[in-house]
Amino acid sequence: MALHEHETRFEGRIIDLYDAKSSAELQSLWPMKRLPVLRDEERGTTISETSIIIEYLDLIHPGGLPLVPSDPVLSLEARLWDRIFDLYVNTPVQKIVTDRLRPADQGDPLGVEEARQTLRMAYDLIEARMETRNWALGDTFSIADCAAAPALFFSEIVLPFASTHPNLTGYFARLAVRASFSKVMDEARPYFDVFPLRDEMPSRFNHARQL
Ligand SMILES: N[C@@H](CCC(=O)N[C@@H](CS)C(=O)NCC(=O)O)C(=O)O
Repeated sequence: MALHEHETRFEGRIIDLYDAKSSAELQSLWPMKRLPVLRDEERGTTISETSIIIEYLDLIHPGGLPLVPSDPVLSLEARLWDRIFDLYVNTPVQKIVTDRLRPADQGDPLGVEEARQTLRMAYDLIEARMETRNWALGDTFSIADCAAAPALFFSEIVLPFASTHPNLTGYFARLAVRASFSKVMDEARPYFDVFPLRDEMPSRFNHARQL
């Protein structure tokens, strides 16, 4: 989303973690073998961790509006909400989803219930926050909204919020029609079938949105 927001020219590379060569290539760039990784051939640098990639784009390849506000205090608020969406929405979602990939007798029901509790707390926090705001910071789209969009896309599937959290639901509806999110969804759609909860994915995401 950040690349699209900045209209940065980039070449997307698909990494298949089930393919040894592809996986080794990723590991050579980032030993933690996590996606995404940004390789900047102009500068010969490799940047890992999504939040750091976004900060890097703002600094080195700025295009549109900065995703991290220049005001230092507001930038802390942006980073805090980026952390909230990553740590308290995305991380529990990953716990719930990866539990589905485990052999049936090696599941972690307690860990999954703890993850669901964390998600519920996060939903309440976001619900209160979004009562008076369009985006996580207010009127300006930021790094926090880039963290929110994919996290909420998956969290809506594992723990639906539409009937319990109207402000959160409205926020996600605004994110879902953001052009940068639509582009990312178009890029992701061919791989929807590898998602273990594919059948529970809302059908409205099955087709490209008319921009
Ligand atoms: N903290 C990392 C998390 C990255 C992450 O968990 N990526 C997932 C895909 S969304 C991944 O690489 N999963 C593969 C694996 O865990 O083996 C970030 O924000 O970039």
